[in-house]
Amino acid sequence: IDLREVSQKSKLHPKPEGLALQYGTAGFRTDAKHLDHIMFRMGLLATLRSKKTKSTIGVMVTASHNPEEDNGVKLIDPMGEMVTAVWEGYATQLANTEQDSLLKELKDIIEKEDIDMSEPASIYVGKDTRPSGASLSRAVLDGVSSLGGKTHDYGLVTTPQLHYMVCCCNTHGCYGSPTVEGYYQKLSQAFLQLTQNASNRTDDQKRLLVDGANGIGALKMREMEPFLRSKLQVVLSNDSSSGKLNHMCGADYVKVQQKAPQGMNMGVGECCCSFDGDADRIVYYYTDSKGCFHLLDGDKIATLISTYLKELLTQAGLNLQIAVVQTAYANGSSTRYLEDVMKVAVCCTKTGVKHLHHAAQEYDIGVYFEANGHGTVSSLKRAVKLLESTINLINQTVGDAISDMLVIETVLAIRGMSVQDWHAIYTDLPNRQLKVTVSDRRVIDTTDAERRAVTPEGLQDAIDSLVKKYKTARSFVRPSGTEDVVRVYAEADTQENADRLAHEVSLAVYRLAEGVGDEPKP
Ligand code: G16
Repeated sequence: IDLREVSQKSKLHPKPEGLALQYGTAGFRTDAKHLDHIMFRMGLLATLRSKKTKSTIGVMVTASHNPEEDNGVKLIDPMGEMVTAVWEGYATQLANTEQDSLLKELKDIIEKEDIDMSEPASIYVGKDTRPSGASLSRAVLDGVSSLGGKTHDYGLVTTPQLHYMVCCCNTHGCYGSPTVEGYYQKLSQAFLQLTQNASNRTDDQKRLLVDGANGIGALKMREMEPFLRSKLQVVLSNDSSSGKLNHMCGADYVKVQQKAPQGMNMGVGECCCSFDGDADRIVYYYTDSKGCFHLLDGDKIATLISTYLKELLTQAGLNLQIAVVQTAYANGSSTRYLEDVMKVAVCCTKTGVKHLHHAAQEYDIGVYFEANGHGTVSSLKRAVKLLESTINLINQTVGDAISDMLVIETVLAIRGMSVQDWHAIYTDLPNRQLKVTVSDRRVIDTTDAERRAVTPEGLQDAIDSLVKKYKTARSFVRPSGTEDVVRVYAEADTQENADRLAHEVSLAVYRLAEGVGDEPKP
């Protein structure tokens, strides 16, 4: 195998000695300054993956919900899915190997996977709007070309758009045409067809306030607007013309802070939604006449969509199995509602849509959403005509804010529901999420879909006895896979109790897992 060009070009993308990074929840993610060598190497790995699968592979340069200074990379497998666990392992190895053993590491992977290096390789590349994206995506292209792979650089696209392109290419157009225009056309046509029979919506009901998180989602929403022919009137804020990416806005901010983003002019009762930095998450919300803020998160979205699909199945007389996949963050009320009232199967997986996606594929129809608004519907295995347009509206490869938004608007229109009707389906248990910084977050190991901590010793016992003090309470901790923090989640009968429990659990983490800096304050 001739790796001379890799050897030469890798010198232009040297690895800082000693730096070690893990392929986390959704790829590598850290301060953009540390990522040049990672991008080059992920270009190499994507090329190997492409040769191995004889398919096009995607490389998306994004750090999604993280601050603007961070960046990262997500690898996309042939059917638009996340790369497999084994290849995540190769990614970590390749990322962390020192400069002088890079070729050896590459050869190891080639040998282990028995890759025919004479196969052609094709890589689709995209990036979000972070300033560091331009040079980092050039590093990816460099990696691909040094192994003789071909690239198509889509430039600025949302993460789900790149997943869509990869799937279109590998299904030879069956999934759609692999262009941004093809994406808009596929989704908008399905939306227009489905909503044409919906009960007459007033102009007010067609209005949707969209917070673009000052990111790529805002740019792409603006491009898509004409395709929707005023059937949805999008009022865009945080449109990336002035504000900072994800700063005081975006889906993660709204979900975690449980408040409206800055820069959005919300009227009483108006339907609003927020995307995240690469538009693969969405949450909805409104404020009532008393100024109270109401959030409709991923759990509410899963309930809305699965109720609608279940009705369609009943109408069509189809006996298909439908299930909802959640994570530990799912609000207890949503799980109870889905199981007891809706009578759908619910299963729980670890955080990260890659885990939910695979669990969802076990069912005829799998609706999966993380509470943070990341999700979609997958495995529409035995799709029938009645469901056809709904299917076209859904980006089945990955969570997609724009496609999810259109599905939600469709279901609300068809069922004649307002955002308030939707919100009233069940009442969320008050909850709180906090972050604790510790000296090494890997000391926390979890089990049972991250709902219980195995280490450090005594932590789970401490959590259990704290939870016992409150009614309908639940709490868990887990190391983040995208930020250098331990995440704490708590829910209880009142907001005061949820806040108190979250604080007490944070203190337990701080004390038992070597907290850094000041003790968490209430
Ligand atoms: C990524 C993943 C999500 C996950 C989130 C937070 O989102 O795609 O599935 O929920 O990270 O992960 P963690 O709690 O491990 O930091 P995104 O939108 O940032 O790519």
